[in-house]
Amino acid sequence: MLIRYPDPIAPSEITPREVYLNRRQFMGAGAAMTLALLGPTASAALPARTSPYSTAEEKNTLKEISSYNNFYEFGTAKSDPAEQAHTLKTRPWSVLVDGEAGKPRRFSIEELLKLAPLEERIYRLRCVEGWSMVIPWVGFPLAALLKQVDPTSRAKYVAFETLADPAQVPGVRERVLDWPYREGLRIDEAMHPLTILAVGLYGDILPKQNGAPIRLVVPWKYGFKSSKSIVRIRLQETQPPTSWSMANPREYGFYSNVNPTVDHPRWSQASERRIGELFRRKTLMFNGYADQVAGLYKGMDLKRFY
Ligand SMILES: Nc1nc2c(c(=O)[nH]1)N[C@H]1C(S)=C(S)[C@@H](COP(=O)(O)O)O[C@H]1N2
Ligand SMILES: [Mo]
Repeated sequence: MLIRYPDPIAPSEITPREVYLNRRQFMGAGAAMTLALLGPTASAALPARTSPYSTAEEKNTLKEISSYNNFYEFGTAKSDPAEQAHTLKTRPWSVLVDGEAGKPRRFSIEELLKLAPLEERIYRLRCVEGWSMVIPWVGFPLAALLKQVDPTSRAKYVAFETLADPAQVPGVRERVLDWPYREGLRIDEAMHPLTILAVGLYGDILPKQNGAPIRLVVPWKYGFKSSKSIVRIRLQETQPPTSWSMANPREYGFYSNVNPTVDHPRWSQASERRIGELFRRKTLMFNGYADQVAGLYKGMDLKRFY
């Protein structure tokens, strides 16, 4: 499933427009002065062009995105990750990519950052709990990484594992889930151009509570599929066990596609609350990405494969 990207683009589109214009305006002025005038945007750690896969919906604020989190390795309250995630050490960091691969190997975070052009992907994120946000991720297609290791013909699924070092993610001492946090995708879902590895948001590196230094984002699935702080990616022939379906197979299936017609056994999934808004809005099939992904599930009974 190869989708060609639009042609390479001019630097004027890679740099946020205002920064580019300002830069031209101040060309010739001292670099220090320019930096001072442009403020934090000028030193954005991760410049990236905005991908056409982005939604035009209003973005949630950085404050909202980085203070209302699920990251059970730091506790189960929404405020825990922002308060506790400072113990996570994001350098050095590497991700082992192995299993059904001709060229399995370990990638340092520095290599991962240079693997493919970074793009801004403004995606909706829908949590299975019934809330949603719009987040301007910075990342690159997971497919770009998987291609590097030459998946074999037996690679039917991809398994993801999060760091589980109790010194860095102390929540793994509590048995709320079976650690490490594990997730998985079918290979066609993993290779889909909407599926990204995010390394940043709002033009800067990821806050630790959002899964620094690298996390998965699968925008048409419930948020829990998007594993944070990944240390291992394994290609395999069989469907991998996943943390939430191990914890409660009746409530959380392997597919976990956002689906307003399949209720969670304990609550409806028909609507959601966008963080920052007062009234609930209707949840869209595949979180609004049906045009792009419905074809992946043709002929499947989505009430059975929830
Ligand atoms: N390792 C790990 N990844 C995780 C989780 C977690 O507890 N641990 N929570 C998931 C859930 S339930 C959601 S909704 C999203 C939230 O991502 P965000 O905090 O960046 O918005 O992360 C997902 N990834
Ligand atoms: Mo979630």
